[in-house]
Amino acid sequence: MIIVGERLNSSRRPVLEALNRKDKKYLVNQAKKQEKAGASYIDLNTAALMDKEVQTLKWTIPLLQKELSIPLSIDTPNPEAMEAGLRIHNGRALVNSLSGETNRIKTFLPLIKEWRPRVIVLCLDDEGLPKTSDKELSIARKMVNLLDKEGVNHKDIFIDPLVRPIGVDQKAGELFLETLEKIKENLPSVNTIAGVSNVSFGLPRRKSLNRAFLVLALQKGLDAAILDPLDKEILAAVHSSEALLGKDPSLKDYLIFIRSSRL
Ligand code: THG
Repeated sequence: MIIVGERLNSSRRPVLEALNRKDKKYLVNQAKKQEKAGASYIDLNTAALMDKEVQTLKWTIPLLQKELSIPLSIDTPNPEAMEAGLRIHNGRALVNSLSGETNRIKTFLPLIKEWRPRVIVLCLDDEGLPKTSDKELSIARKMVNLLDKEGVNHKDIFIDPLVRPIGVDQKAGELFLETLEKIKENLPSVNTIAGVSNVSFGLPRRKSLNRAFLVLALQKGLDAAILDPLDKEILAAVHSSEALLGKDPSLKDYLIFIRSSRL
């Protein structure tokens, strides 16, 4: 499974403060620790910086890339910030994210055509958050067709069926798993991704919920997850699940993880 490290998110207080006071040491350390723990991308969310997003990305991306050997996931709804980020990023970034919203397509598609990044697509459109898995699937289909027409390789598309907190809607986990199953069945050539920690917002012992949720999603074939790779237990759950699902021939990854993780 592809892991996107979630820790550099400006909705987290320590990260927002570090971005504001340009604390290089904190930011680089958080990124490097996530890479070392097994992340394939580092998510960099700057949405909370408002009018300072462009300048923050221009400063942070080169700072992090100098120290990392993995690319960044640029997590912003702001097209000016996304453009500045893609422009300064070395190699192919992950765009987080495109969606079926008219305005998002209008502003992000030209950037995708110019910079050829990998792309996360949220399953929502102008009607807002879909209430059914069929509606989410139809948005996913439409967006895959659109990106396909623009020459984007299916392997570079990550469909995100939106993880909503079960504290708000107790059917949210079930809806996500049903949507994931339908996307895997109907669009098998693209990747799927999910923001695992969203599921537990507002509840006690969040990590227990996150881990159980990830295992259920892996069983349905989830390809990538945005999560905290510094949570050793969630990584143990990833490696254990892959071993149990026959995705780890000779159990090499499992055994290497257990030996090196000191759990
Ligand atoms: N899809 C896509 N991108 C996303 C999300 C998604 N980006 C943002 C978010 N959702 C995923 N990232 C986070 C980052 C931090 C947290 C949740 C989601 C979070 N952190 C807690 C904190 O800092 O206090 C601790 C986490 C925990 O206890 O598990 O809540 O869905 N494409």
